[in-house]
Amino acid sequence: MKKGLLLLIVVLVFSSMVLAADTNLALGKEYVFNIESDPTYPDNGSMLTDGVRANAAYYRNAAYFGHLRQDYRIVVIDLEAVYKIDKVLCHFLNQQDVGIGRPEIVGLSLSEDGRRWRSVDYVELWEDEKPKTGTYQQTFELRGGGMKARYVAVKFDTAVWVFIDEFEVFGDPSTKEESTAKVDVYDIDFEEIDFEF
Ligand SMILES: [Ca+2]
Repeated sequence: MKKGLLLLIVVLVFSSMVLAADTNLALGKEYVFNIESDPTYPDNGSMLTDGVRANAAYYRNAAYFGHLRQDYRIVVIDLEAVYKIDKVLCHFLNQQDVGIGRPEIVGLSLSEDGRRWRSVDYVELWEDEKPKTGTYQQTFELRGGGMKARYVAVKFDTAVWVFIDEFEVFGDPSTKEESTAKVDVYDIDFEEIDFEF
């Protein structure tokens, strides 16, 4: 009986540690793009972090919003507090027959105060390792390396249509520290954010 109870406690503690390390800190958080989504396939202002993923690689799935050409896109997510960031997952659609292509390069930059930034990772996907032909969902995984951040910035290219359903920021919520930053996410200067490209 006592052994059974001890085992139960060990299992509960262990599973809570695993769950804690896997928490999406961006869920329901505010974010700002440097360029708005296209009005044909608009973002309602919360779609990037609402936890709703497209259940199919199809551009008319209601979970997708679209960005069309122009400059690189940069989006900043405000976690509202400082956490150690493990990784960021960025989910895109590739549907060549309707002119939607996954990005070729996605970069991650982190900041505690919204003013000083550090580029921490980027992923470049070559045509020969993942062709843009065909229809599929593509996730880019960027490593935060345990760096502390409140503001999470992601940059990606938009050669044609780029469709997005969700970005997720994973970290252990027990690393939470109150933020003393006074920078509103809507006042972030995109020009000051460091990236590798
Ligand atoms: Ca979503």
